Parts: sequence; structure tokens; C-alpha cells
Amino acid sequence: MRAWPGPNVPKLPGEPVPLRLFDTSAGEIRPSALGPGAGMYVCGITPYDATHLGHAFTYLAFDLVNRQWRDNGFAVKYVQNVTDVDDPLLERATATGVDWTELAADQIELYRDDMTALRILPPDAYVGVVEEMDMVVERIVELDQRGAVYSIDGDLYFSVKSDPNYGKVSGFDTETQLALFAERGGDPDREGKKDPLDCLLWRAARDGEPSWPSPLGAGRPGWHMECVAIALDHLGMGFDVQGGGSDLVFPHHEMGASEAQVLTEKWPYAQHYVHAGMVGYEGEKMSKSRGNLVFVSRLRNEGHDPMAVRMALLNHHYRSDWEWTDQDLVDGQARLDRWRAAVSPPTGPHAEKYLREIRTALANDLDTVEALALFDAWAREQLTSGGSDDGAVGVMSRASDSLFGVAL
Ligand code: 5CA
Ligand code: ZN
Repeated sequence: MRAWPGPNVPKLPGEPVPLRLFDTSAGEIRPSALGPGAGMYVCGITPYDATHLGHAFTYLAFDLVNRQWRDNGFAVKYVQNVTDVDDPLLERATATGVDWTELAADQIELYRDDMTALRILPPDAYVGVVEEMDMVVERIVELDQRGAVYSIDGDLYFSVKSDPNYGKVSGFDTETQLALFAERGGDPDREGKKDPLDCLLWRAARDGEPSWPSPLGAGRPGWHMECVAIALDHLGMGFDVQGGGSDLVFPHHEMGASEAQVLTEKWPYAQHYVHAGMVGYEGEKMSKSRGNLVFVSRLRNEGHDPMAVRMALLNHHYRSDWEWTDQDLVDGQARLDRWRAAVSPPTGPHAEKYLREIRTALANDLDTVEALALFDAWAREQLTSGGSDDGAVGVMSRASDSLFGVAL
């Protein structure tokens, strides 16, 4: 499906720094994307509600990865899905009496506008599950041929432990897995399951639910397989980064990896599993099901500069869990004003050292907090004593645009 317009990413002088990223599976910071290309799959929205700041924080994190890789000269292939068939979307549509396809189309459009306003680089392939249904079905048939599938009343399950590497993405013990599985859409207690952790691949058609034909009977796909089919189709096995928020570590990314590893008999599914921290609001994780949301579109409609919102989000390290307050936006706007004032004069303090240090901070597991402070230091020097370098202002302005995604 159509993504959104991509902003221009200015080229910068000087040497780029290779990006090191924390890998959930390895539990440590490791070099990412050893080249020559770089492939990334980031789990997209389930389009039943507009973009909240938690979503924005997660997509911003991967936008920074994309920008770092581009600065390093990689040809980046970025794939993102839209979960345009899944339980929460269908439930919301039924509850509000709206057609599920219309609800999805409206929310996807709003998301595109929010991403555009926040200057998030669009994916190269933006793929809805519905448009990839044939591929999803094909993958499930292949898994069945490999003997990793069984049926309970026509609903097809994946035997997760048919993958010898099952469990390596999250490293969670069985008790934690069971608790999270039940909490996040799984059905550990269903009668007839061979293992409580086995996950749904194909849900047989039910009255009032959309369904698609398949050699395995009419139905609709399970969530994890949707992402796997799209990622394998567009990136293939062993791509560089599988991304999403930390609420996707288990079961979504664990089970997706196992499905792909059984399908291809290869390991690993992704070289890095990268997860953004959870943004909270008023004491709890911001989530559509809890309803404690601050929407990007609301802030935009209130007249806030999207660059101030972006600046506010950048001030939290991508792996940290944190809580949004109004002060975040006040601080983000103030910093944006300072930076804009600092790039107004025609000349400024030398930029080379600052640019090198900013790149080094961002390449160190996206240390935006440090990188922003370094830009602040240049801006402070400019605003207190000025400088005579007539290329510096242009370089720092382009660095803000290219590396932070903040247009000054
Ligand atoms: N469609 C699935 C992924 S295939 C999904 O999780 N959709 S979502 O709309 O619920 O979330 C979209 C992305 O935002 C996911 O990567 C999720 O991990 C992330 N996310 C959701 N809530 C938050 C939050 N409060 N803070 C940070 N990231 C969040
Ligand atoms: Zn996903």
C-alpha cells in the first residue's frame, strides 16, 4: 500500500560512524548492518486508533536507525506492515458499528499524516496483510508440509517447539512466557493444544468475521505469521533488524522467529532484535486498550510544532520506559527555539568536532540524550560568543535535519 512522502535527507561532511545497537536476543550492544545493504522490518500499527506518542516513540527509534545507516552509506531496505486484519481491529469495528475496512483506511491515513509531520522516513515497502494474503496462506501450507502444524476444530496451530532455537529471542523462562502469552492475545488454556504456548496460524472462518479461502479451509491468519510472511517476502531470512516496541518481544517476535526458522531451516530470522521502551501516561503504559492516550494528531491540531514533539521524544533514550508529561513538550519547544536561533546568524563556531561527537553518540546505541546535549553545546557557544566559520551554520543545520530528523 501507499506509504507517505519522504523528506529529503541532506548529506553531511566528515566521517560517518558505524552503528552499534542493543540486541534483545544477545542481551548486549553489537555492531549492526555489516553491509553492503541493510534490511529492517518494523512492526506497524493495528489501525483501529490514531497514532499516540508511544507509537511515535517506537517509529522514531527506527527512523534514527534508518538515518544512521544512510549516513553510513548503506542502501537501506525498510519494510513495515499494517496489521489490517486482527482481533482488536475487528472488535473495535463491531463495537462502534463501523465497517472494519473503513476503520482501517481512516486510521492508516491519519497515521500517514502523523508520520509525515514528524518527518519519519517512509518504509520502502508498506504492506498490508490483506494485500499479502496469498503469501501468508502459502507459508502456512509450507509449515504444514514440514509437520509443524495441527488443527483444533479447523483452527491451525504452530508447534512452537518444533524450532530448536525457540526461546532465544526473549530468553524468558516458561512461567514468564505463559503469563505474557495469556496477556497478549494468546490462548494457553485452550483444550486440545499440544503445548500451551503453541500459537494460532489460521483461524477458521466464523460468522460475522472476514475470511479468505485457502487449501486449509477458509479463515484468517494469526498475527505472528502475518509479519513473518511479509518480512520473508520482502527481505528474506537473516535480515538486519527486526524492530518494534518492547511489548512485542514476547510472544510476537519470539514466535515469529520460530515460524520463520522452521520454514527455512535457517537461523537466525533477524541479526538484531531491537525494541523501544514503553511510553506511559498518568501512571500506566499508553495503550489503546487502556485509553490513556495522547495522540500526535491532537497535539498537531492544538497548534504544536511537530518538530517540538519530535524533539521532546528524542530527549528520552529509545530503550527507556518513561512517562509523558506536558513539560516534555515545553522543553522540546524551548530546545527547538534555541537551535533555530543558533542557526540564524550567517556564521558560527566550528562544527567539525561537534558533528563527530554527535555521530559517535548516536552510533552508540542511539544515545540521543548525549547527542542532543552536544548540539546544545554548539548552540550555546554560538548564542553566547558566536563564531566566524561561514560553513558551520549550514553543517549544523543539515546535521539536525539528517541525523535527528529535526528541520530547523
Ligand atoms: N500491529 C502490531 C504489530 S505487528 C502492533 O503491535 N500494533 S500497535 O498499533 O499496537 O503498536 C504499533 C507499534 O507501537 C508496535 O511496535 C508497538 O510495540 C509500539 N507501541 C505500542 N504502544 C506503545 C507505547 N506505549 N510505547 C512505545 N511503543 C508502543
Ligand atoms: Zn508484527
